[in-house]
Amino acid sequence: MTKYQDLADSIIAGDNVKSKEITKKLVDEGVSAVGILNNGLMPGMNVVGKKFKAYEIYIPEVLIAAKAMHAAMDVIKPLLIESDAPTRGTVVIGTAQGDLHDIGKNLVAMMLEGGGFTVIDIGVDVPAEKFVEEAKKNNANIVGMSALLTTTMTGMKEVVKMFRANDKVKDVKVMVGGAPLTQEYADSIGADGYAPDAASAVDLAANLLK
Ligand code: B1M
Repeated sequence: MTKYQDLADSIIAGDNVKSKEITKKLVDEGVSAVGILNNGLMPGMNVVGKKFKAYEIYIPEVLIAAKAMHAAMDVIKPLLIESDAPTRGTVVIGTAQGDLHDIGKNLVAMMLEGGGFTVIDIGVDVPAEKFVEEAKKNNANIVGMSALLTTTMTGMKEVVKMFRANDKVKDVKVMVGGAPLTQEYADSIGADGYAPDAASAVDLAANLLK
């Protein structure tokens, strides 16, 4: 469908004015936030990833594409987070230490909020101690970690260990996600759960607290 293609193209071109404008138009036409995400924004970002991998574009272009993605996400955020339900629990979420990728983590945070959770987003490049500290401070039921690099996902093991070794947070459930992760990897580091995408992250969080 061309309207989605136009949106994907605006992400690939890194045109944050256009990505915002097209997203607004789609919302006005009644297209759902998840539809916009799955059919326009994500396919656009996937092309960016492929071009980056093939050395057809470089970091500056990827950053500009990320800015266009964030501009569009700002438009759909209110739709993703609207929820009247009382809180289902508190999730502290952040990106692993050394990792600056935040688009996926932000989406997961928005969908969790929309799914009725209270979400405390502690940002990117989060050291292990900070995950523990923030979980304690906010009385979290779940801590969520995102990693996009094979080099940073390995640090998640340390975080899980720190949670298990501390009586005050040892019962906090740890969930992980991000493109290079798998269920097997999550199991191998002792995480309580893994979700491949933002929608399944909401189901996972609900199941972890049953
Ligand atoms: Co980077 N980058 N990047 N990058 N970047 C990747 C990840 C890469 C796969 C590109 C490639 O080579 N094809 C590659 C990693 C290779 C590897 O580790 N094997 C890579 C690299 C190498 C790098 C640098 C090292 C490049 C360099 O400097 N030479 C560098 C590292 C910087 C750092 O972090 N220290 C770097 C930098 C950057 C930018 C800053 C330019 C930018 C990030 C901007 C930002 O996030 N604000 C960037 C981007 C944008 C990408 C790609 C193109 C897109 C990532 C993205 O946002 N995807 C990416 C290629 C790709 O993935 N196709 C790439 C869209 C997003 C919605 O998906 O994050 O997967 P994703 O999230 C999904 C799921 O994974 C899941 O739900 C989300 C929604 O469905 N999910 C969770 C995510 N977190 C979850 C947590 C959960 C549950 C589910 O529970 C808690």
